[in-house]
Amino acid sequence: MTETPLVRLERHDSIGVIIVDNPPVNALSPGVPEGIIACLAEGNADPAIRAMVLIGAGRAFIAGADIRQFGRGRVRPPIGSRSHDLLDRSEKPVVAAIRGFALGGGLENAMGCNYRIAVRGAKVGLPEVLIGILPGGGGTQRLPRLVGPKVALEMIVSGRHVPAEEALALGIIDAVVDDDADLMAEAIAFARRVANTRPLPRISADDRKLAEAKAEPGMFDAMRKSIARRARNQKAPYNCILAVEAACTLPFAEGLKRESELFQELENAPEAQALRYAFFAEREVARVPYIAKDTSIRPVATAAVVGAGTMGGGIAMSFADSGIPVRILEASPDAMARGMQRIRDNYATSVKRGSLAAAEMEARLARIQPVDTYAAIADSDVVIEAIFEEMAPKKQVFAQLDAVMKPGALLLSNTSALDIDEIASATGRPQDVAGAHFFSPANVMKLLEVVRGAKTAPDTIASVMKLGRAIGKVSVACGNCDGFVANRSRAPFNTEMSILLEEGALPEQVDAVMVEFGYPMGPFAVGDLAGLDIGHAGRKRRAAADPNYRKQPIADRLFEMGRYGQKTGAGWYRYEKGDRTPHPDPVVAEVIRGIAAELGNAPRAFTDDEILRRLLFASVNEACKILEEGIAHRASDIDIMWLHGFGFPRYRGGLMFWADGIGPRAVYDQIAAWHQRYGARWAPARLLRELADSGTPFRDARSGGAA
Ligand code: 3H9
Repeated sequence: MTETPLVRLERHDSIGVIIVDNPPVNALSPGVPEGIIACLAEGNADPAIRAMVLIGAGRAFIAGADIRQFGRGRVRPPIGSRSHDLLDRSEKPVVAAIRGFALGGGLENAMGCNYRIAVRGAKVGLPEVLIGILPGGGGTQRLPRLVGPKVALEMIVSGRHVPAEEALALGIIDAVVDDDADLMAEAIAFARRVANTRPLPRISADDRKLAEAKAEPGMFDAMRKSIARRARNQKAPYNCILAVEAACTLPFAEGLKRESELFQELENAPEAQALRYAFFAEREVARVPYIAKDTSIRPVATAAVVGAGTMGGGIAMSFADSGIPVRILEASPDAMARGMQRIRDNYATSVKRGSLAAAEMEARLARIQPVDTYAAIADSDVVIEAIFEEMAPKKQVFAQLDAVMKPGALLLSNTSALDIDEIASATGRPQDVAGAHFFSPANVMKLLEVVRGAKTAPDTIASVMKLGRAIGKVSVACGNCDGFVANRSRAPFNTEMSILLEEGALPEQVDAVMVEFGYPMGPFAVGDLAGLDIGHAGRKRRAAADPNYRKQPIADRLFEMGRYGQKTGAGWYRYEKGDRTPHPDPVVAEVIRGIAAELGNAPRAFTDDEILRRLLFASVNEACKILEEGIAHRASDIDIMWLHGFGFPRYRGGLMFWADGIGPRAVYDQIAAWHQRYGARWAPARLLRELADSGTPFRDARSGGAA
């Protein structure tokens, strides 16, 4: 059997077509750039060929460099001999024909060509920053010459994918083709039309657009300033800016050298390693070990949500936003009116901010239909129960659903902690019942925790995973236990937050450490946003269910003082009227001092490192227990939950990847020491000890062990 070459040259009369064929997305794996170079040389040497087309087989042009090769000591060809360098120097015109994606090295090769055409709906972009690097194949030098430094800066620093229609308007591509089936023929026709054009347009030789930077030299500093908050602790976005700046100040060849130096500073840095890990973990998460590839998926064309509260409304919006009509069932007309108003207000805020067109808001609202009987949702393909967190009423809802829903409908609960098996026991079809745990605000947060009960059918889980992706979520499958994976792994963090204060630390001190670590907001400031009354109600519920539930005396005291957070102008912080800026409050410091004294805790100082490790190690230990019990499938699934459910900084990879930076041995030793000092809550997980003893990284931990 002869192997299909990664790149081949086909002849269509006088046009040579270079076809990249490296499924699934034509990444530039070893052999691909070499193949392009060889075919280009062949085309240039063949007198029968007058012009060439560069195209990808399958569903993409080229999705970029092969990310799996980064950080593996790959050999980088010298500047001047890379595929885009040689495309740029081709004697005969080359037309890039783009379908699907031209990303990173894909767009860089396309910009090495003389012309670019793309199918409507295709995406182009330089998303390298999202994996902690910069476009290292001439992208930072060619894009500013093609579209001007300002647009190039925005594209390269954000890494966003630009749709073909916008790319045409920006001048990145020269023409749009309506139908993918016509791309090859259109590209060949284009190549024929330009076959005799000389001199050939070459982006590298055209500096006209760079004048923009001379007219507006402040644009680079302005960009640095605008990203200061979100790019905290990161280097890649700043190196991207430096590289575009270099394009505007250095000759092209020198700019390429500078780009290469700036690239090298990033490739193996912890930031890039973490972001690459997150990229692959996000794809791995879709593979649920017990689900066979050919499992049939139940189609979802219509949805229903039971309960028009904050969560129910947010879930309904997620469906409506993705074009799926959804009915909200709410028995109380008042609650329904409030729920629909909340949805309208949420959309109106987006319209006001400019992130949603008014007509689109109307289209989305039209997909949300309020109803007040179970009969009205009976034919929905999926129903998500989103009422308050109490077992008895939830079971009543499921008994009703069992009575009316059509056979095969997915019956899901948005519970954040309750037993899925008990909920399913209210129905005669537990195989169709699963947890679908959204995170608040449900229309914004990306995480969907998909919980399998003892009797849930694999195809139910597969269908919910797929449904989650269809509504823009990152679905993570897990098993059934109190709090499931996300909240259970987070709970010890919350307990430590409380205990740190009881030992005399201040909320502003803890928050400052976590913000410096990379969270967008400190956990106490988040508490003020969510409401201390909500936290109090949750604790009350849990205390009633669990006699060992640990009290949070400081939070309870603040609640009793009527400090509910931002909404009352005071919580963990105080707030000025109409302003959300948290101000440290001496009243809170006084409460903390009082309770610390009541508990017999003498005042002491805390280092930032102690605060950080107390919070995160507590969760790492719990995550190990969750893995050991087989509730989570792999450590990277937990990381994905922390990235998309809790705002953990992506450039740190996730909870377990971060812990690997410290090492299982050091984490174990610290936890064992705290176990001695603080007692049972720090008892090290068996798996943690095993990882420490065997030197296995956390990230390799799998369900049931360290496999
Ligand atoms: C770069 O180009 C650097 C340059 O400047 C040159 C420097 C010298 N490499 O996401 P999907 C795999 S950096 C390796 O599920 P979709 C992916 O893991 C690169 N593998 O499909 C998955 O594998 P599996 C710049 C890759 O349709 C499969 O392909 N480019 C790569 O939802 C399908 O992927 C980027 O950052 C890759 N580059 O989305 C683009 N890309 O089936 C990264 C994909 O085993 N890629 N795979 O799980 C993406 O953003 C999305 O994959 C894409 C398709 C939008 C293309």
